[in-house]
Amino acid sequence: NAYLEQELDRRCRLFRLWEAPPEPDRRAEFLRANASSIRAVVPYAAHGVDAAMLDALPRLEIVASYSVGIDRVDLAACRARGVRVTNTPDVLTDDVADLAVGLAIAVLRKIPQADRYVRAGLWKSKGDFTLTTRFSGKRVGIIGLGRIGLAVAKRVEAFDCPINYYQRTKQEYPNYTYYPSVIELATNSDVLVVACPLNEHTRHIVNREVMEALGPKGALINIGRGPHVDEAEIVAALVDGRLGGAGLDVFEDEPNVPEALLSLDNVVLVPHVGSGTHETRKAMADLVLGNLEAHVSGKPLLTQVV
Ligand code: 8YV
Repeated sequence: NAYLEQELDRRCRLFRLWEAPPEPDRRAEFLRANASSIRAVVPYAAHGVDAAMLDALPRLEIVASYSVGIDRVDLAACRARGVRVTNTPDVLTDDVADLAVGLAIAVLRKIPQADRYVRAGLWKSKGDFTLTTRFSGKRVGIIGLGRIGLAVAKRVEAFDCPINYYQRTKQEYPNYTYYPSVIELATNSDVLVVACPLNEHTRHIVNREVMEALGPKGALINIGRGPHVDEAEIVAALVDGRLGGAGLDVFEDEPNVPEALLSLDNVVLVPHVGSGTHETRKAMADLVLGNLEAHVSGKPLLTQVV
């Protein structure tokens, strides 16, 4: 993010800052060249900060993640070494929730496919596009009713969608129906949205059984992390028709996307763009910078995790 880079250079000269480059050889070179001077790292969602990196940076004081998800930051290792951790919650909630609804409508109404149909001249040569599926009024199941999950629920209420949810601990929401398992949630939903954090409990939380419970008319929307979904299983279920459709913003091995998905007519694929608007990325950058400046000046961090 150009704004983040520019502002980090301008406002945080005290810190030798760098992102954790994803390529192992480049990362190793960064560690060797800068180990004695790095006091802060600013990883993106795709980057990891593990115990080995922490050990290679003896002067590291803070990990200010440019993301709300910090599943690739070893929090226990940071805590054990007294390294502080911050992230960027709230400022991206609306964009990610907007994208979830946009993907659900795009999948059911086949908007990208209809666009390609017009561009290919098929409307003239073959006539009307196929009939699709209504979104309004469909039962929306949300895995994880945190900030983003609640924002999705608020949005789809405007489409008269009954809202169901699953999470590990039941909370009372007067108009939303709780299900004690993801299978039961999927069985009782038409659109299933993954909106929970990625951890040891939620890895592959959407497995073959959940996909088949959602069924041949169901649609899965993933705006969380790729590993929330068993990717091999979803490819097979979409190809076989055991799952009706999917809108995917995240994948298990980004930026690589399973080849079999690229030719399917019942999926909408976007490249991890949930928070990717000018407004949100500037707000995220300002939150990263605000945390770093608070750290340097001994003030309370703005969004502290560790
Ligand atoms: C990142 C994300 O914001 O915030 C997250 O957890 O998944 C992403 O939207 C983006 O990749 C920049 O790190």
